[in-house]
Amino acid sequence: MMRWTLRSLVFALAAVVMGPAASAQTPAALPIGTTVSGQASEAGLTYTFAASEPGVLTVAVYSTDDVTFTVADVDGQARPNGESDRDLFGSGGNELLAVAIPEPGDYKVIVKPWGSGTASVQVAAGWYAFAHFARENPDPDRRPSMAADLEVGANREDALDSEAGDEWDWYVLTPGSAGSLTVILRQVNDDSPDLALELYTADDLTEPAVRSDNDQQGVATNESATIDVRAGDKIYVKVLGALGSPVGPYRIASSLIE
Ligand SMILES: [Ca+2]
Ligand SMILES: [Ca+2]
Ligand SMILES: [Ca+2]
Repeated sequence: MMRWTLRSLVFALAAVVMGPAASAQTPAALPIGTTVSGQASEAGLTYTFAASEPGVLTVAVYSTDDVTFTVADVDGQARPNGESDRDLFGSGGNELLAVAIPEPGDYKVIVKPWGSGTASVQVAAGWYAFAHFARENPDPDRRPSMAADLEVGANREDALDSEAGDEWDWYVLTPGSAGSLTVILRQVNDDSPDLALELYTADDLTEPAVRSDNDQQGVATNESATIDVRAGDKIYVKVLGALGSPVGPYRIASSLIE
């Protein structure tokens, strides 16, 4: 039998008061056809949207502070042309995008202050189905959650073919010991495209921890990026075109200096 002491009553009341605050951590649904207020921090104010069919998603954001936003897939990866920092009407707080959603699925809109701090924002969105923009995406490694395992020290050849929907490749490496992990890209032949290389940690798949587009040795494909790791960390690697529309082969390798 439960006895209501003052102490247990205080805890019970605290649970009631804190309950809604704790559930406020869950991202809200994107406001379709209406405007809502929110507070965006550096971690990002996230809204979710479930597309049941292909279509077009428009999002408008207003703030008195400079803000940006991203229309992303369920892993937080920006859709092509899905990043807004347009500063409409000469004000850093006015942002607007219309983004093609080619396949059904769960999407996110992530609003952030430009730089640091927080920003009070107003957010509105619109949606219409548009079957003509439907695209099957056959790319098996198009998202971090679909990343191909790459063994540390292994060396393999792969390719991008943006014309066939293969815009980028995701890999995941899990170093067995702590150290400094270096991932490199190298040209295979004259058909190898200009690439960029991004490394992400598992806790932020939106912003790369390290990015390389340095065209090492004067070769546009050749890139190198290094990150400090602990044993068992998952490091996500994105290989993408430096200029968009990449087509052609490349080689990827990695090494761990303990
Ligand atoms: Ca802005
Ligand atoms: Ca791919
Ligand atoms: Ca490059």
